[in-house]
Amino acid sequence: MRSRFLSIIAAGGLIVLGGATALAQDATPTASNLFADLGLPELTVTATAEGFALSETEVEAGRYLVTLNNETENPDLAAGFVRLVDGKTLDDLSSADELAAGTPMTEEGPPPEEFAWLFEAYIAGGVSATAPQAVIDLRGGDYGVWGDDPTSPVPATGLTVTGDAEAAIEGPAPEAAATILEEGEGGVGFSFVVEGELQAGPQIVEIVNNSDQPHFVIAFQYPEEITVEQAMEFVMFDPSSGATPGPDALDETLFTFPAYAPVQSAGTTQWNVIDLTPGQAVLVCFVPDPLAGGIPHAFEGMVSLVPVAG
Ligand SMILES: [Cu+2]
Repeated sequence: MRSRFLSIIAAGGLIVLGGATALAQDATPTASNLFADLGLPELTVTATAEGFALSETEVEAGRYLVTLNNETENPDLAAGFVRLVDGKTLDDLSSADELAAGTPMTEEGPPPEEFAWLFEAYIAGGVSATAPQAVIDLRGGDYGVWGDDPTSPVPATGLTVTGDAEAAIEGPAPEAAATILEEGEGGVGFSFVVEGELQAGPQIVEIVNNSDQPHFVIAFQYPEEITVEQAMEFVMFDPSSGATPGPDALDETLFTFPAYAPVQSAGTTQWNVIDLTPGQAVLVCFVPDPLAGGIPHAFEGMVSLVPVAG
């Protein structure tokens, strides 16, 4: 099973858990720092052809303003913060070591069991080429900053966070234009619920994972008004099925992918600056649900068409 959307996205690389940003548009928001007034400690992730470099390698647990300095040509780059669990190392957060050893990569990628641990790990979210600033909560532990996909060829980089591993992080909460709630339960279904209204231009969105599995958020936009049925057809359509797209099918070449918020685990909140144009946005998540045969969350309801105020 493979939707047209998934095929388009996967054309830029393997997609297993995240990293589904292969068609993110080139424009990077150049908004001034919308988080400046919060006085949060800062972390900078610099991405180069060699991988990620962090401004600090050890920090205290807390709420951080993270900024991506993308020195690669990759418009789809993402950098997320995953806390390692016992027995897992940075090598488990990318395919860099396998690629270096000459292991051939298949389109399907490694078996899902290899990534099951990520569904139980603390994943704080992060930044991307299209959404290069975010506020995230780092609890104590050893983290890997990864390419938001366990099959990414980009090696993960370590970050030690000292302090309590379990305590919820306290700190000033950024004022968001809208809140995206991630709802639902594995094996039953997931959805996005948007509170407030998305705006045109750079804005802070709060993303709250109220469910029991990790999620990411891709926002895509179409230049004309569309219906939720058209959005669903576009996301679900499987070109390999031999089926003919319906008469109202959308033109895939007209889509833009203005924002990507990296994977975050259940119970977490991240605040991301995203930059939209007026009209509508479609929010989608393609994390696979292991309790539903590995189908993407989008196929379980995690597709939402929302207005973007002009
Ligand atoms: Cu999801």
